[in-house]
Amino acid sequence: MTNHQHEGPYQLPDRHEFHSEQPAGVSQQVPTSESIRVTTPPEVSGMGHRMKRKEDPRFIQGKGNYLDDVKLPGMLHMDIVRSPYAHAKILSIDASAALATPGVIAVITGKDLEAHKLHWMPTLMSDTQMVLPVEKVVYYAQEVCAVIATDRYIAADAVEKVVVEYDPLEPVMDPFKALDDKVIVRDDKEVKTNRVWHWEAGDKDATDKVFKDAAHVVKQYMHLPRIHVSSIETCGMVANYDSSMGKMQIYMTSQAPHAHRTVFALVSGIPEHKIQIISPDIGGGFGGKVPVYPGYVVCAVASLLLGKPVKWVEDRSENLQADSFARDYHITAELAADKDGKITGLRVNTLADDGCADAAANPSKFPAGLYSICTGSYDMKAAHVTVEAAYTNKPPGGVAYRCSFRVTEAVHMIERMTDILAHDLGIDPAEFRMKNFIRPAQFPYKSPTGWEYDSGNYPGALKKAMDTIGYQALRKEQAEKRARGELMGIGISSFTEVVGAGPSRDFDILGIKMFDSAEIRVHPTGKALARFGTKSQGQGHETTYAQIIAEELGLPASDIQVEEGDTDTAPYGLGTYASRSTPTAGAAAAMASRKIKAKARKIAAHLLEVKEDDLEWNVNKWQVKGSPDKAKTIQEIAFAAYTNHPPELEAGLEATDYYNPPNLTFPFGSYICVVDIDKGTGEVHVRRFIAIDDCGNIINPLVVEGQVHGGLTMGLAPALFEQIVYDENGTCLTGTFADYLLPTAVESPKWETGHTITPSPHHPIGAKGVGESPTVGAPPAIANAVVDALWHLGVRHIDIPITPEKVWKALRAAGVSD
Ligand code: MCN
Ligand code: CUN
Repeated sequence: MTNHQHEGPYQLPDRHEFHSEQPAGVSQQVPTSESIRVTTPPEVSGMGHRMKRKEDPRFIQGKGNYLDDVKLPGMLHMDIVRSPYAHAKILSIDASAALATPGVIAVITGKDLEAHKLHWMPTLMSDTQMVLPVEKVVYYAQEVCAVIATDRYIAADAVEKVVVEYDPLEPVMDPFKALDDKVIVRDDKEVKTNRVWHWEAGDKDATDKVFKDAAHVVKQYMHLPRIHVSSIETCGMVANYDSSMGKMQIYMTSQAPHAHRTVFALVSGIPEHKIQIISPDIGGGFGGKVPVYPGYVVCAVASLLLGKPVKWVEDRSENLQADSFARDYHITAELAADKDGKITGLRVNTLADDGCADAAANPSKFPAGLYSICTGSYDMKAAHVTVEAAYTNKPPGGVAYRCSFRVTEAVHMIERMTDILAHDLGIDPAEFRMKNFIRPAQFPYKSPTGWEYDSGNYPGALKKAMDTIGYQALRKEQAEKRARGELMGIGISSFTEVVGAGPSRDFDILGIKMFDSAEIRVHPTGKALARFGTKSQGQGHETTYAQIIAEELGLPASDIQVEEGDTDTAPYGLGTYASRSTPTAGAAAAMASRKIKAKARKIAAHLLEVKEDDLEWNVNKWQVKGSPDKAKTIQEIAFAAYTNHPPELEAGLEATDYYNPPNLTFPFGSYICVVDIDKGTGEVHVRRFIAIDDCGNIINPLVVEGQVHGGLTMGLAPALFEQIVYDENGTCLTGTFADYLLPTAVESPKWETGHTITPSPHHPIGAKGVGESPTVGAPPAIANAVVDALWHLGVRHIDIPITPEKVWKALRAAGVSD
C-alpha cells in the first residue's frame, strides 16, 4: 500500500498527540510477587477472597431485570425501517399503508425530526451523525424511519408496508479509494472530502534518523478488519415522558448513563434534572453500549411526541448490521534494530475506516484512542505513529469491542512486528523479547510517544508463562515434528495495556472531564449502601466494590449493597468501558471508605474516652494501642454515629469521593499459544493457551479469572473467526450468526491462567484494570503461533481472522499439500 502524505483539509481538526506532565512519584519500581494479598478473614471477605458473585443467584435463576423485562402501562412499541442501499438518495417515503394498519399509531421520518432540529445529532467525537435521513442514506441497514404501534409484531408488519423510493448512488467501501474524493460520503459538510482527521504521535525526525542508522528493518502491512461485539442482549430503550411532571424517564442499555443524560439534555433542551436514565441489568456491553444510536433518539422523541412510554429493542440482525463497529485499521509498520538485535525504532502509518461518521467513544484529545501505546513492552529510542481517518459508506463507530480505546490494534501490530523481526534475525521470539523488554529497573519509564508507565515487570511474566507451559520442550517437539513434515507453531504475546481514563487533565468525553465516583452510606445497624458512577454489564461490580469497602472498613462484603446505573440516585460518573472502573471508581470506593474510617476514629475516641492518636485500626475496629481489648467495632461505631456521636460532629456515617487518578494504570501480561495446523484443510487447532496476567493487586481472583476466560474467548474470535464483510454494493453479508462466526465451547481451548502481581504505585489499593487485557493480548499470540508454524515455508504474515481458507492458500502457494 502507499502512504498518502496529504495535508488537509480535514473535517475535524488534525492533531499532534500531547501528554501533560505526570505528578511526581506516580510511577516507580515496584516489587513483583505471586501471592495474592489477603488481610481480612473470610467472614469479612475483603480483597483477595474468592467470593462468589452476589449478582449470580438472580442471573442464574433468570431473575435479572433487563431492558426487555421493563413493561410500563400503556407502553407502545417501535420498529425501524432500514435502508437496502449503502448510498442512495431518498426520493419519497410513503407511509400511508403502514398508517392504515390497525394498531399503528405513528410513523416518524427524518422530515418530522427536522421540524424539531433533531434529524442530526453530535457524536461522542464531536462529529455529526444522522438520526434519520432527509436527503440520502449513507450505509446499508441505516435507520430510515420508525413505526410506532400498540404491539411489537404490528410494528414489525407495518415496517414492511412503508414504501421508500430510492435513487441509488455509487458507494465508496474502500477507505483507500475514499481518499480520492471521487464519491463524497458526507456532502452535508462544507468541505467536500472524505478525509476526517489526521493525527500523529512521537518524534518524526528522531525516528527517521534511527531508521537511517538501523542494521535491520522489517516492514509489514496488516489489516485488522471490522468486527462487532455480540452481546447476548442487543441494544434498546424504554422512554417514558410524563408531561404532567415534565420528566423524561429512560430505561436504556447504557454503559455510561450519566454521560448519556448530559448529552440528551444538551441535544434535546430538556433540563438535566428532568431526565432520569436507568441502566438496568445489562447482558454484555463490551463497548457496544457506549455510543448513542439513532434508535435511542427516535424512541425518546416518539415518547415525547405521543406522551406515552415507547419501547425499542433491536433484533440480532439490526445489531450486527448497524451498530457500532470496532477495528478497521489498515496498518503499515516498520520496526528497526541495531546489529545486536536490539530494537531501536518504530514507524507506523495507519488508515482508519471510520464509516460515515466519527462516532468512536474516545477521549476528545485522542481521536485514535490510546493507539500510541504501540511501542508496547519494548524499550526503543524513537517512534512515530500517524493515523489518517476516512469516511466510507459503512455504519459509524470505531472503538467498541473490548479494546481499551484502540490498544487492541496497537498491541496486535507491535507483537506481530516483534515476531517478524525475531524470525528474520533467526532469534527465538522469547529470547528476542527478553532482550528488548523495558527492564524492571527502568521504571518510572517514559515511552517514546509520551506515556509514563506506572509499574511493570515484563521478564517476570514471560518467564512464568514459559516455565508453566514448558517452552523449551515445546520447541524441541516442534523441531521433531517439522522434520516429519508436521505443522506446529508456538506464539507469544507480551502486551502492555493502558487503562483507567483518566487523569482529568488529559481525558474528557465531549468536554466532561473523566473521573469516577463512589458514595457510601453506613446505616445505624452497620449495613451499608454504596453507589457508583460506573455501570456493570457483567463484570461483577456488586461483589468486587463491596470487597474493596470490606477491605477498608471491615464491614462484611455481604452487608454492603452496591448500586449503579440510576442517574437519579448514583453520584455522577463517566461509566464503565476501557477497563476504567477499578482504576477510577474502585479507587473512589477506597477513598470514600477512608473518609468514613477517619470519622469512625473520632467517634471511637469519644466512646472510649481516649485521644484519636491512641487508636490503631485492626481489620474492623479501632482499638487502643497496647490494650486491644479496649476497642469499638465499625458496627458499634455506626450505631453511635446516629445515637451517641460526639457533640462537635455531625450525625451519620457517610462519604462521597470523586476520584481523579494521577495517571493511568498499565496492566500487562505474557501469553503463549500452541497450535497444530491441518495440512489438508488449513484448519488451525489451538492445542494450548497459557495466559499470565498482571493487574496489580487482585480484588477477587475468581472474578479476574472469569474476566480472563471470557476475554481470551473474545480474543480467539477475531483471531480465527469474526469479521464483518460487505460486497461491492455495500451490502452487509454478515448479518446473522450463520455468516458472522463466533467461537463456541467446541472451538475454544481449555484456557490456562495465572498471574504475577506488580501493584500500581499510585492506585489507593494498588490495583490495575483487567477487563480488556485478554482480548488485547490473545489475537497476536494466536497469529504469531500460526505464522511460527509456517515461517519455514516462506509465510511472513496472515491477516486475522486466520481462516482455514487463508492458511490452505498459503500452504498451496508454498507447494505443501496433503
Ligand atoms: N478486578 C479485580 N482485581 C483487579 C482488577 C479488576 O478483581 N486488579 C475485577 C473488578 O473488580 C471488576 C472486574 O474485575 O469486577 C473488571 O474490572 P475492570 O478491569 O476495572 O473493568 P471494568 O469493570 O471497567 O469493566 C470494563 C471492561 C470492558 S471495557 C469491557 S469491553 C468488558 C469487560 O470489562 N465488557 C464486559 N469485561 C466484561 N465482562 C462481562 N461479563 N461483560 C462485559 O460486557
Ligand atoms: Cu473498547 S470496549 Mo470496553 O472499553 O467497553
